Amino acid sequence: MFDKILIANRGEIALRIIRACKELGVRTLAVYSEVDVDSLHVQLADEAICIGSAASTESYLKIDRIISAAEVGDVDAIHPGYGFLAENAHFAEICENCNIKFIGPSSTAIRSMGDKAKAREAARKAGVPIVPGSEGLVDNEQEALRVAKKLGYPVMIKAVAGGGGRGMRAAHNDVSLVKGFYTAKTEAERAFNNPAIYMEKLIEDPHHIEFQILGDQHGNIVHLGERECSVQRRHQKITEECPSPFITPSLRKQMGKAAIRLASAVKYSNAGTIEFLVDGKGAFYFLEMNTRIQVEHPVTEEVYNVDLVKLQIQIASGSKLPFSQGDLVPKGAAIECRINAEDPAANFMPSPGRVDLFYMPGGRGVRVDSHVYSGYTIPPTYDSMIGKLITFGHDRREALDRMARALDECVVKGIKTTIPLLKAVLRDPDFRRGQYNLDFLGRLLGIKKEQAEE
Ligand code: MV4
Repeated sequence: MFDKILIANRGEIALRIIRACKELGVRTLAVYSEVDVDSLHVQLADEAICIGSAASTESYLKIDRIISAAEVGDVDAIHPGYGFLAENAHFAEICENCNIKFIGPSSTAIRSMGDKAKAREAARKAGVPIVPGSEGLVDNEQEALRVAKKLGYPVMIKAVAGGGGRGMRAAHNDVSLVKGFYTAKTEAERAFNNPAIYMEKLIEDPHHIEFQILGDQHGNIVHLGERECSVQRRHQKITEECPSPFITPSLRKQMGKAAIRLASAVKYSNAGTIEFLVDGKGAFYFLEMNTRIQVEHPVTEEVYNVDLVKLQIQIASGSKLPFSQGDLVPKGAAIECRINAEDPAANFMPSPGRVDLFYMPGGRGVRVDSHVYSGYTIPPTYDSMIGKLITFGHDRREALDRMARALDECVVKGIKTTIPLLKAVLRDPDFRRGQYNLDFLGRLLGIKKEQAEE
């Protein structure tokens, strides 16, 4: 096992990683920006090094400063968490070259999944269903029109460097296709420095289902079922659950096998997530692979009774997976609500500032993953998630009843939060019955589909 790990992140995920390290007897080195000096991750780590000013480009994204901190701190490994450098193949490669273990997949695996057109091709070759679409890139307007004619409208125009909905446009006719082609290209050029585009048939009213996978460095790969992430706003997930109320045991088995086929094809190790769209008839299509631990990993942990972050560290240090597929049996149900410092009544405007009071629920089946405490000031600089509330029960109904009860106990004073919206989701009869898909939140908020997709 490692002696010391650097945590290249902040917020709740930095705490989550520190907690796993403590239980494994591994020392921790936190890095932080000037505005994060009072953060809990700085307090709870064994050591901490300031790596720059507030802007992430001057701190949490500055590769040379993080590597310097790793060298000064003499760490064996770096855990990148999610966001920031977590899916940066260049960073993973630098770690590999500096003999610092990157706690995640190889830089090669990150790179092959980072290009969404290449990932699609890898899935196709591995026999994993993909959305009908272009063969590779779409270079110009004429080709886009040709592909659209072949697929039939509506279609999706996507950036190969995209992901998470960025650089994506729907088109319903030739006019919106040409317009969308150029806006997607410009957006992708600006956001990712890569204007390359591909196209897919648009899948209507889909479910967003993702499979958790884990691979060790000895070629063993398992899946830990799915999460349903269909309650989203502008590609920001609001709630996630495990298992999905929509997925049957036989579909789980099929999709899990497909996920493992793709992971094996790219010799994947460590934790990863394979995203699918599933249509109303249960047909599933590979979308993209996330090569990191995800925000919503706790719902899988509760239902599969595993510690994914500890497993990430153990796998990176060379351990074999402690279980095989047959050992992994889901039990009960879990749901996660993301609590954001945003005002749902003012178009989700960020609401940073001093948190005068932060009281979180407890009791049986309740888990809170948060870095916030009473008196903490949320800086305006980073994302607005201030915590995750996770509940677990014998079945979905108990998990939801527990969540409704837990949300009622929350007290956050001094800032606005999304807690009122979460309560409304939990009260919604369609949500309670498991009758929801990606359009759900738009309907709940009374906004049109086109606006929701913006
Ligand atoms: C799609 C799609 C429908 N058809 N692709 C969004 C995030 C990225 N991972 C891919 N995403 C989607 N790709 C095809 N061919 C629907 C989504 C999608 C979505 C679209 C509109 C509004 C909300 C959405 C939420 C998740 C996924």
